[in-house]
Amino acid sequence: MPERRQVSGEAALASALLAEARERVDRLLDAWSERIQTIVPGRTGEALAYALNTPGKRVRAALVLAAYRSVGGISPAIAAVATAVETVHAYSLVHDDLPCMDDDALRRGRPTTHRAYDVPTATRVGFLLVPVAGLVLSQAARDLVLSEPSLGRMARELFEAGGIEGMVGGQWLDLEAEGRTLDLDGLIAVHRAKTGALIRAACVLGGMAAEAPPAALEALGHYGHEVGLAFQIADDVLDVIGTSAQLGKTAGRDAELAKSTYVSVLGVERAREEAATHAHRAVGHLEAAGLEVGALAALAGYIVSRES
Ligand code: GRG
Repeated sequence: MPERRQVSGEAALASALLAEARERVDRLLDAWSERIQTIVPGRTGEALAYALNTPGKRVRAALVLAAYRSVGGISPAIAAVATAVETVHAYSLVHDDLPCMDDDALRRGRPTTHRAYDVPTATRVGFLLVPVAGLVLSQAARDLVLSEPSLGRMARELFEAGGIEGMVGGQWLDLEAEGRTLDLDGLIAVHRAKTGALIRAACVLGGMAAEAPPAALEALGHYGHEVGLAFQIADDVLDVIGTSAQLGKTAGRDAELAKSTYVSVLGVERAREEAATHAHRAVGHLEAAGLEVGALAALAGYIVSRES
């Protein structure tokens, strides 16, 4: 049946792209981890490498690669931009797990950085990873032979998404909302900022690295805006239906922290439907702009059907 073939074809495409992102970005993260330990020696350097060099799914990296190619980018050096985004993401995970935030012991199937080291070290590691991301991004721009103004625009995109109007602001709202019931609009605002902003930036950065025209960047931004929300809705669902072994982090933590989530507001089934709606809308933005949708559509499908 054509429809099923398309679904399994998309799944295979997403899986190949994620495998490629993991392979190429993990290699670069390895190299950066070694380099950082020559700049930051001792236990803090070791902890930095521990946090940076952990095996994630590399969804944000795959989005950078797919967005870049969707607007005609062809250089393998795009993996360096993907590495910069994963570095900001790695910082956010270290701080998210701290006792003053979500207070978690397990991440990516290993003890969280503050459990493997200690809280002051993990706190420093998180902060240090922000300038490391800057270094990684500027090296990426050199590898891609981008101009200084292009690097400036990309740095602004990445660090605004990671900042007070994006990820940090969203985390702040999320922490403030613990134990309170958010309505759907409040929840969407938290999810879009805490998780969606960096995912949106990954898509826009892929386009910027290919020096795509403004209309294409706008479409990639709209796509990222929708898949970013879909990603966090799927995360809410997995927190309820997944196991810690499957997720590599403590399952059921949202309920323990009395967080409002899509599942607490809508239930599992409606949350899944909402995620699928946003993923569908995401692809619509690319189609409307006449961009190549194949790989990005496959990743949108993966984002809402993933099991970890
Ligand atoms: C100073 C208030 C303040 C905040 C600091 C900690 C922080 C910044 C932001 C938290 C952002 C965050 C961790 C959002 C959750 C995003 C999320 C769903 C992470 C899990 O992503 P996956 O599933 O993980 O892609 P892997 O391990 O596969 O990379």
